[in-house]
Amino acid sequence: MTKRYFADLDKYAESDVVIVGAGSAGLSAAYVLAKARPDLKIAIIESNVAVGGGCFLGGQLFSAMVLRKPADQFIEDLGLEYEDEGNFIVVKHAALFITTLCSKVLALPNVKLFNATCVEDLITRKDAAGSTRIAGVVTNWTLVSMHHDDQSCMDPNTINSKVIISCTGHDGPMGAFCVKRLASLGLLKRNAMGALDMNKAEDAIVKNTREVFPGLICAGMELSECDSHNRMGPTFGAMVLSGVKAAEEALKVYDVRKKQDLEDMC
Ligand code: AHZ
Repeated sequence: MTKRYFADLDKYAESDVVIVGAGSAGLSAAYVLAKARPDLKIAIIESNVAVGGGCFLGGQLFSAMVLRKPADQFIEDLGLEYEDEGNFIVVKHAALFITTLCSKVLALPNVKLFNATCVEDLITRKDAAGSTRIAGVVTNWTLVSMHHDDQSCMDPNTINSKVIISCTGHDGPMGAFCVKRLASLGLLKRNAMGALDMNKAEDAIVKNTREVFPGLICAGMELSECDSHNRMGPTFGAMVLSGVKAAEEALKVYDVRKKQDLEDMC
């Protein structure tokens, strides 16, 4: 166990893409990205022991999962059955969705999940033109991160990456991490999540999934803490489709960055 774990830490210390947060948006992004580009090394950092984020329960304490169309195509691709409810579909259990998605992601050879590990800072770097970009993440075991207030000098670990996709959910004890950190550095203006309006939020989150700061793409409900999008409520279509769009954006950013890094080296 230790040999494999530390070999993975070493291998993924230089990653192509880091995905922060293994909820519905983060795992959807990982699935699309890792399948499309088997040549990329993708690290997923999840602060919890278990993956899934707010997805496991479906909504409130009810176990089924509602997704607005056109997320039905993604569900079909996963091979899951669903009930058609007009503009929405219902998967029998949210837990079935997230465990199926997770098992497909983790079976891909170019993905490594570091769970019980949280991102506690970002790495910034200046390129040859003097512009700042996010160039990686600073990590620690979550239990260590939780004790920075009562223990001293617990140094973290680092992962360099060409692109980071942040999917840490809306604000909470751990949520919206990268947006909040960029705001505290004065690199991004934070606008808190708006009140609940499901249909508005579904469209806005998918449409605005983007690179919010050079090197950092924001997806899922974390984006609402950056753009002030409305709260979603328990419907997950936009989380899946925001993840898909984040993967597509990441590929564009990755190719540009790779070219830029090569030019900077010359
Ligand atoms: O544990 C968190 C969760 O699994 C993880 N996470 C948060 N901060 C982290 C950090 N380092 C590593 N600093 C971290 N991991 O990120 C995951 C976020 O998953 P989520 O389900 O909360 O977010 P999502 O955007 O994938 O899905 C949001 C689901 C919601 S909330 C909501 C509402 O409140 O209205 N509606 C929907 C659909």
